[in-house]
Amino acid sequence: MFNPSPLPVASRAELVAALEHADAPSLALTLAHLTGDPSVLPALGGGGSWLTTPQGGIPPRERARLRSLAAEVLAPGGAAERAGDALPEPGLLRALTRWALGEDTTALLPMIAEDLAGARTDPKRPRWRRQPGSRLSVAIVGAGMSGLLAAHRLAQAEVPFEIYEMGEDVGGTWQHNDYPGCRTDVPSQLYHYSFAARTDWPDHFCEREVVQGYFRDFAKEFRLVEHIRFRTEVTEAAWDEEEALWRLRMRTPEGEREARAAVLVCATGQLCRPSFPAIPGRDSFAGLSLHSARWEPGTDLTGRRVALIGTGASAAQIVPAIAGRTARLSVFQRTAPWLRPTPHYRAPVPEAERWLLEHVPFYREWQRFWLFAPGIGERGVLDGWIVDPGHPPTERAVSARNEALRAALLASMTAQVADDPELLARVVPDYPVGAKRVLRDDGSWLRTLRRPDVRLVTERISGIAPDAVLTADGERHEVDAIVWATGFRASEFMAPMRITGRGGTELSESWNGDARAYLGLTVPGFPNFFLLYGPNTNLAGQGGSIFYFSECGTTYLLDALRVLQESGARSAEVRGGIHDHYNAWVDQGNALRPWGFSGTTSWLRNAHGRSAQNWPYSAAEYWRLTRGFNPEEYLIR
Ligand code: N01
Repeated sequence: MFNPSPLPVASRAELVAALEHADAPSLALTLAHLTGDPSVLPALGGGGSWLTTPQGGIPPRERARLRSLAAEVLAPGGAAERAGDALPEPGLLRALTRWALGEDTTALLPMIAEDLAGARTDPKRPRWRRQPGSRLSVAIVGAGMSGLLAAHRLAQAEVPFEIYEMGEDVGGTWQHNDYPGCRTDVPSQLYHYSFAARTDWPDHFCEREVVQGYFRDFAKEFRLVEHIRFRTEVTEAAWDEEEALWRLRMRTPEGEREARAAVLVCATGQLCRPSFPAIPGRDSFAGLSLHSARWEPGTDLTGRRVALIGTGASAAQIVPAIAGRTARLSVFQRTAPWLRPTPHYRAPVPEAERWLLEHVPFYREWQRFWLFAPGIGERGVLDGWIVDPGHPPTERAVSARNEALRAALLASMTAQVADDPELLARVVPDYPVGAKRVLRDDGSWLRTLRRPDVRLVTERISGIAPDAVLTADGERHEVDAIVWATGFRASEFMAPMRITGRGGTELSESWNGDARAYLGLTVPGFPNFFLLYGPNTNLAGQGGSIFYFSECGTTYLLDALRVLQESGARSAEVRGGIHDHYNAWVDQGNALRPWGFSGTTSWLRNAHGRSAQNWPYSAAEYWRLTRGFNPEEYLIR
């Protein structure tokens, strides 16, 4: 099902027709690879702005040249046939990746080569196996993206494991986020496990059902389902020092259960529990009340007067999907979102492009790489996010590059509502680009806000009455239903689970609302305990995918288990100094990013004002830090 091998090119006519739909940078990289000649790469345009330049800014004339060359290279007897199945040799790989990233990639080559080879050889798989008599066993909490991945890697290493999942299905956040219009905002060509690619994504950014189906297929294909205990909520986990294992208590429909395992992996992520704002009178509302992350399937809003609270990523998907069905829709905005032009956001992948993905050797890999490229190094997304004290940073922009991004996004928004300056003034954010998640925009957000049956309310909400949302200007907005698109309790990692480590220390008490971990993975005082998608492992921009970070974390986890087994020790616990030093460095980075610098509200900062969510550096940096477990950083007992 995953990673189908490229099929032989069928006919020249088919090829020429399909090439019309090729993504120019991905095709250029493919051709340079297959011919071994980096000189076929055209100049990139658009000043390198990853955010706003489609097709890498390659002009139409150059695109036509690439298509003609492709027809030759991919013809029977052409260079593609001679290229074989190998990745480019290091010199060529350096030239290709340097072109895409705009920086020297010498130090990044192992990471890039590993990802490029992912779908063919899965180089990240564990190379060791559990030995007979080993005491290794693992309890995983959560059957979402990270939990399934950890389970698969453990199965490869023949380490016994069980997954405890409070829901009825796999997919984590995708299981619960079943609201109208739900789809990824990371391209599907990137939003998957590197070793389990698909060529047949129906859309560039797939709908929730497709993503959920991917996780179901994955769990089935790799026989993980039989290890999952559904409807099982872990309520407590306590480290038993004498036995050197974790004791778990859980709630199931059949009653309380207990389990034990040498290692505990919490893969509950950051976007698990819905957040409801503390608005006076919230519980008094007598109509239908729905949260985006706990949508009731089959809910019909047709003909109802609806208030939707929030203007984040979830709202941006729900609002266009329900407007027109509702009798009236009032959208309550506290802070406006920045919008990133993505004209193909809701578009299907044309049949012809799918044909290329299936038939052209390495096109799929290079497309994934091209989509990932802005997040890999220092010159992509990060370049626009770094606060430049010399600029000097303000709530408008934090650097000249960030100011340029602002100008580009502002121009795109202005073009959409140029004839309505009053609306424009209300939808343009008053904080730097990057301080909150930048939303994908195919025009539908602002178009929907302009509908006669939709109203954007920017007055502060002062309360909720049984039949209305009340605003500070004294207006009653009478409604039949409220949709809370108000996000997640992202700072409360793993809540309300009670996790007790060495000496009876309780994790959420010791964190006190300010979660920290070494590499987002391990915590002092909590031996044999690993988090996946833990503190400071969230991605800042749209230049990568959280799948990548989970893969890095899982590689580290498996390597830690290998070291434990080989050393004959019973536990590993990160040293406090290592943890503290690392977190100081992460905080330093986050303080110099828009989400750390800006005073705007967002889930990217906790109640202490610290960003416990985002990773402030490059994906390559996280890869470097997590590619191997260093026992010297741990108390190994
Ligand atoms: O939640 P959010 P989300 N009065 O926290 C507003 C991922 N995701 O569910 O900005 C009025 O971003 C709040 O206002 P403000 C993605 O990582 C991915 O939309 O704090 N408004 C904000 O507008 C995303 O970043 C996909 O001033 C109030 C909104 O509620 C993350 O999930 C799709 C308020 C909450 O926005 C969270 O996104 C969806 C109040 N009292 C989500 N309190 C994909 O496509 C809060 N708000 C993969």
